[in-house]
Amino acid sequence: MDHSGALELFAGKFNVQQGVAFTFFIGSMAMMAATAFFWLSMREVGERWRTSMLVSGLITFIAAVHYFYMRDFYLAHKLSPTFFRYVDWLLTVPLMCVEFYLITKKAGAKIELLWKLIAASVAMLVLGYIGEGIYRDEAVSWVWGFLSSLPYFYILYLVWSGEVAALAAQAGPLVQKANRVLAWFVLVGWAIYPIGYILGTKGGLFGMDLGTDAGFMDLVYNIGDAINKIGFGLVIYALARSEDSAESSKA
Ligand SMILES: *C/C=C(C)/C=C/C=C(C)/C=C/C1=C(C)CCCC1(C)C
Repeated sequence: MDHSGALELFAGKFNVQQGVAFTFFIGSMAMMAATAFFWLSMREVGERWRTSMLVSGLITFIAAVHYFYMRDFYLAHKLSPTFFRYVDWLLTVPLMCVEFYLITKKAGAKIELLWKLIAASVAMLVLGYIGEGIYRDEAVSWVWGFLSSLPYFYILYLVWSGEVAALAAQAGPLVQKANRVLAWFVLVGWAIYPIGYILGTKGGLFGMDLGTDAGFMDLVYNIGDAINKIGFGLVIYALARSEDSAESSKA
């Protein structure tokens, strides 16, 4: 049996589960390729961007490893790998918060700001895990989803008009622009996740029941991860390159 699901997919014997398994496979490859790119590019960017690029690669590296495990789990048990999924997110989402901190540090971002972002992201994920991992098939799971959205809105506020946005503006036009793009990722890219959550919640989609392990939830999460994790890193890379070339044209 082909463990990536590719054979069935291309032989036309498509079923949702094989398709979803294949997106785990593609996901792990894409995350590995992105990791190589971010880490190898560390040599190309100015000194002050090295840590940001290191973190970008850590995010995709951690995801790549989890995707290998998640694909195996999903194929072996025909169940959503909820636990691995949230362990991955608990590591990678706070690292995305570190990216916001690193780009605004030049303008004086304090470590307290980083803790606020991390605390909000951990609260969002823990509340989501309770709804998805513990009360998945119960009517209360939407309540946990709602509670999880509150810290998500707080992060949105910080990056769009709160402290992060203010510091990014002080850090200069290039950082401000990059922060704006990252803020769009948080607004649109991160909003993909609640959609996955709703698809995986019993009766979540206006009372419709797609079946909690039908795979739609994982398909949506996998798309979200590829967009957000690789996208964040590319924004940081573009920022580093544009600052470097702005500086060298000044010199
Ligand atoms: C790389 C992984 C990322 C960027 C994961 C982000 C996850 C979220 C923004 C999840 C948000 C959720 C809600 C806002 C409500 C429902 C429960 C969650 C956890 C899916």
